[in-house]
Amino acid sequence: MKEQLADILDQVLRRNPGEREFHQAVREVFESLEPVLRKNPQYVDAAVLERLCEPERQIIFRVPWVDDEGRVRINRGFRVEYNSALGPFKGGLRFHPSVYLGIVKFLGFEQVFKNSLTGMPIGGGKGGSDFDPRGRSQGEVMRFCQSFMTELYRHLGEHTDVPAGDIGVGGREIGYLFGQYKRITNRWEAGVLTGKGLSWGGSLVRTEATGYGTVLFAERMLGTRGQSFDGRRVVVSGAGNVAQYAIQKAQQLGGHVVGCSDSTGYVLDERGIDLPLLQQVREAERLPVSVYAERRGATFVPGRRVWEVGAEVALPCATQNELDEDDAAALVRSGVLAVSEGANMPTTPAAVALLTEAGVLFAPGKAANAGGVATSALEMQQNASRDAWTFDYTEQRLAGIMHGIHDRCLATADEYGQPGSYVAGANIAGFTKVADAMLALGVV
Ligand code: NDP
Ligand code: 2IT
Repeated sequence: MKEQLADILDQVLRRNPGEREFHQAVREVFESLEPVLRKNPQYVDAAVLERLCEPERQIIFRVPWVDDEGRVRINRGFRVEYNSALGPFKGGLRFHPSVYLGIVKFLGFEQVFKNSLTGMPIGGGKGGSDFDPRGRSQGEVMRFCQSFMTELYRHLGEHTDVPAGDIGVGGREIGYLFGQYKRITNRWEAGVLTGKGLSWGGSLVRTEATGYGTVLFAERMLGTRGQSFDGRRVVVSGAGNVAQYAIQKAQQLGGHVVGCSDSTGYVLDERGIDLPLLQQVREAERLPVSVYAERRGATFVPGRRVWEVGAEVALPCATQNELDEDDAAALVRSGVLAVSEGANMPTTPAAVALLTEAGVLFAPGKAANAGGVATSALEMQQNASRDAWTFDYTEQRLAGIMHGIHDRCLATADEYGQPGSYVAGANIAGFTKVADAMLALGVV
């Protein structure tokens, strides 16, 4: 079985040259699957793995737009419709200059297993563009979003493919995208996008859901050792949507959050992060975290990673491969108890190995950050029934889903002889549900 897996991986690497992040994501899942394939040879016979590594559809398109100076600009748009065995393609859009096919495919691949773990009827997909929203005016962002949707709309639909936000795509961008979809199709089709505003079909708790879920997962994990967030020193990377609400929930649970960051460096604020100020700087004014440090009288350390300040709970909530072996070693030296991934694939494989060997509780993103997409599915459910739930009820649903994922990861890891490995549990539980559906649906 080991050789068979190695052969399939080899093929994936050869068929997708240069897509480093995609290779990393596939390799990481394959490392958990040997016992599953041994127990379930039908997956091998039906080439489930080979099919899972080939997206159902990959769309790449030109996005022309005009900047404020009247210059024509061209970006590249992507939507990878990865797997629809469990439901319509579902997953975010990322606008960041680093976006290329390998990033979108890694995110789409991860999304398939994550969405499966939520237990909701959603397949996996991801999209985005190499457009850089930083420094762009409101008008430029609107025109870009309109042009992006002018191509993408033909591939979407509430039963077909349902995007949401990710890095560089928040409520503002979802609004412009929804407006253009509505105009082109002449349909007020709420279920075609999630992360919508509350007055036009959005769900309470969706904004908070990813960060909240990451912390709820970590709290449950700490609970298995009789520990909690209460009184713990916490550091968070990033200062965007996921980071902000991870900070809020960690603080609600009694955590002392002393650090956060962005692509320019990190803030150390021993008094504890002042979230309203951080949100004023990042959301309202769209400025870097150095401005927060300045106004707050906290320390700003340019060009370095926040992990060096040490913590008992570390929450990577910025981007892929942002916590490496050296960072992990620094965290272990500082006595870290748990790492819960709010971002997608933020911890490098060597760092995961180091943390695991040191006995640190480690929650992989496809489990720990699934609260965002799970609440997107709750938004779709409310849209389908033309209903709007209360904050408390929706948060209860989110908490139930996160606890369910946590417990299923542990039970699956036990069943497959790797007790305590959330990585193995998430990969295997995520995989088997999709694989069973693919078997049932035949070779399609
Ligand atoms: P935002 O755009 O709101 O925030 C992103 C944050 O990460 C910013 O602080 C940004 O800093 C920082 N960042 C982005 N790219 C880099 C980089 N290359 N190097 C260093 N810092 C970087 O995005 P989100 O908070 O929505 O997303 C954060 C992570 O969470 C991503 O990995 C995303 O895939 C994942 N995620 C998001 C979900 C959601 O619902 N939004 C759901 C599940 C996972 P700067 O502004 O300086 O670029
Ligand atoms: O990575 C993710 O799960 C997201 N960016 C959220 C996707 C969604 O459809 O809500």
